[in-house]
Amino acid sequence: MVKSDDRRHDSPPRGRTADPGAHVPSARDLAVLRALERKVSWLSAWTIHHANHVRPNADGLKVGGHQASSASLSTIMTALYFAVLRPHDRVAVKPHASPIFHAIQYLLGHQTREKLEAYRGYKGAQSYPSRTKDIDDVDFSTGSVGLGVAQTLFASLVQDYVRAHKFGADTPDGRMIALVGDAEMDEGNIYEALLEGWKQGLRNCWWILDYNRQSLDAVIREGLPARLEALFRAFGWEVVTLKYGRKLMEAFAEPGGERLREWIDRAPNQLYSALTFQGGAAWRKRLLDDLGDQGDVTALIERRSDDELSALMTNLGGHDLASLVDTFERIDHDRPVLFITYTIKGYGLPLAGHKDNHAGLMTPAQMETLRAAMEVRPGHEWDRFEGLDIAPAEVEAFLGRVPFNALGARRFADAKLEVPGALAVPKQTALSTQQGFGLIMAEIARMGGPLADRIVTTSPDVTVSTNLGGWVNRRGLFAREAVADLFRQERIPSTFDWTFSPKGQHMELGIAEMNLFSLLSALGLSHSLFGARLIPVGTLYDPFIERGLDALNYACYQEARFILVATPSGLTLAPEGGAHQSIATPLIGMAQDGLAAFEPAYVDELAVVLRWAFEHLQREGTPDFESEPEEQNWLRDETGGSVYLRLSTRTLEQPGRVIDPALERDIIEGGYWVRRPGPNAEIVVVYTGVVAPEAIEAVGLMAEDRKDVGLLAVTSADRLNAGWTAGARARERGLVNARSHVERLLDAVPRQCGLVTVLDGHPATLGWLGSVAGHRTRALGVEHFGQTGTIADLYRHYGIDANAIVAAAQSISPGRPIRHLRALEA
Ligand SMILES: Cc1ncc(C[n+]2csc(CCOP(=O)(O)OP(=O)(O)O)c2C)c(N)n1
Ligand SMILES: [Mg+2]
Repeated sequence: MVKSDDRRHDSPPRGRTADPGAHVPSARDLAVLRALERKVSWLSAWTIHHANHVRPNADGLKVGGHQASSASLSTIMTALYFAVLRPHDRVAVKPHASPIFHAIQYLLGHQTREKLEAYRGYKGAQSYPSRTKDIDDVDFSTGSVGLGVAQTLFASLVQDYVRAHKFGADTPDGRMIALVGDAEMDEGNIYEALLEGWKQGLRNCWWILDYNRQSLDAVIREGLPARLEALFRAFGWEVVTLKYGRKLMEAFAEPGGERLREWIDRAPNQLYSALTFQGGAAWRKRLLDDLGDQGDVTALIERRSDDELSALMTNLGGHDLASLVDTFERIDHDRPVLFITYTIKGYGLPLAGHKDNHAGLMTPAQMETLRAAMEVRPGHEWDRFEGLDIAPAEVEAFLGRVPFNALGARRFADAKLEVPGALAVPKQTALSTQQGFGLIMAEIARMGGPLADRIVTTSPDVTVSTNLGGWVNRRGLFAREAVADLFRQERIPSTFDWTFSPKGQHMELGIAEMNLFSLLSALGLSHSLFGARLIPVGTLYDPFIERGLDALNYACYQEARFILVATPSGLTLAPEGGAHQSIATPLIGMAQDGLAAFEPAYVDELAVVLRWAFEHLQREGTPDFESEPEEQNWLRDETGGSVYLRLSTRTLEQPGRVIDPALERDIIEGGYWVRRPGPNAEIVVVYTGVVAPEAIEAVGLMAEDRKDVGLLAVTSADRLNAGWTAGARARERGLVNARSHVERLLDAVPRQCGLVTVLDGHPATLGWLGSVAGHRTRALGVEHFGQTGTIADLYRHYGIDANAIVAAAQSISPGRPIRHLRALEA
């Protein structure tokens, strides 16, 4: 049944529309599609079986199931990939449908037998489709449920941004499509995205819900489709429900058929699943018990064998190829569409319907039965056309015509944008790094040029409070349709011009950090998805990185490229209160793969880092998916990545110095000597970020009582640490002369000297420095939070002020008491 609510919408179709019905397959093509569906199901089931029962597995562990989970999408994905999709469409495949995806790409010639044989094994095909690790043209990685779904929505917004700015080639609009599990719909980030999509005028986005009525543990709560339908309609989506397949529809038309339909509509999910698992005889018994009338209904049931009855009752909309293709092809507008497709988890397999089937594996005996049914000879399991009732040449010819494959490579590239040799450092003598960031961005906006034109900024309702206002005033807000700033029109004085237009370069988001990271991920893949390189810069409050952390991790995993500016940070935001203080973010910055983290103290350092970031995010990883990045300066910089800047609202006196190339390099590599320790030094103070004045003051306080005190500025604990571990690994592999930046820096520190490290963040960020060359170390930082007060109050309270640094120094360095040390608070 196709229930389309097209006419119930007020808004007319917008933009370019598909040519409805133009691609409806012929009867012969449908026969080939059906054969391919069987092939895809077989290959998917066999891939998993092979990994568990055929390939030697030294660990003796089963390598995961997902046979059932993938099978529910076999028909829908066959319809999409072999008939409906066009080259510019982009798809996020539900994580556990990975074996189906790989099977399809294998048939299309994009996946190898070796990778399938090594499914879930070392460098084999991945168990969740991976953009970066799989070779078979994955558009969006999936794995953490919900994120791939939202990614399609934000990719669609980015496509509109790119089109509106006339970047890249003039190609047709692609549809951004997600294949979504029904339990996946529990993830909150999907609803955050839904709301944002509505605000931004989302289009060209399809979400296809695999309503197999099962999650991992359980059976789905009754009534979900009706709730989703109401919800999505409220946000302007068309909702299309595919509940019954053609066989069922025909049965409903038989005498007594109406009663069968009523029974199905009332059947609880648990019962339907259980009967599906039990098969034809169980269906018969139950249906006759409930509906038997010694008349039409009984006759309808009794006309069918057990197998036929089972096939009838599992003939749901999501398993009817012809009506799926027809339904997809009929969409003749670019509004977003939710398809609710009823499916069977484990369709076509003996696991079908069982509530425990999520990780269930077919037994070897069950596999033999399936093999016989599929007419696959032993030893021919991987043969692409084995057991098909259509001549290989015809299937091959069909595959050669598949529209999705028509243009070959579906990944694009775009030229790098030239980055100026230096960014001008604001002249003010006292500034915070956050103010400095705003001034530098405003200057980039004013200067203009190709780089400035490709920058796109975004923020979840903290644009002004993270100092992006100057940039936005010059470059405007983006919307496909212009919206004037009424305050401006009415001549009401306001600092900010809030005018939206298709030329705007700032995408304003509602307060949802998950959305910020999902959008940054899509913007940061624009060169690859749409052939138009963008330079995305996103701002948020540092503590709220944790709110969107999984989406940030996802963006990095997909190798999206962006700059993240997080401010204010730490307890330095003092009077704002405890709820906003961030402690763990420096450690996140260190631990997050694909993200280079910096915490500059001064604005001239920030200018250096930001300039470098513009280059770093444009560097390409190795094009060969197989090889790991080269380690050159032990930082793997040649592969590029995203950049995280942890900034602050604390105003500091600026050093007013000239940054020479050597200092610039040190800032980028992670640290520099403000004051080198003398040969007899007993103490070195190491600081990161806005506690610079406290570190400097402490060095001064100790000067009379400790010899040659050194002061080391760490601009990136992340990069110092990464260089150190990579350098050590290189030595262990025989490159005995490998030396990292931090090792070179600490060469200057005598063996007996102690280190006191300090930052407004978790002390472990710098605590490891003692291990580099074996210096005794006391790491100061913030381990507890929540107090309000002035900066001085809080630094004293949490032990990161000058006095705490001096006390730490005294406790780890022998010698006379330090005169200026006051007693610490208990
Ligand atoms: C964020 C997140 N939490 C938990 C999981 C573990 N997990 C994987 S699939 C799944 C349930 C899947 O159910 P559904 O979306 O209905 O897909 P189906 O298996 O029915 O196809 C869960 C809980 C995950 N992958 N991601
Ligand atoms: Mg499910």
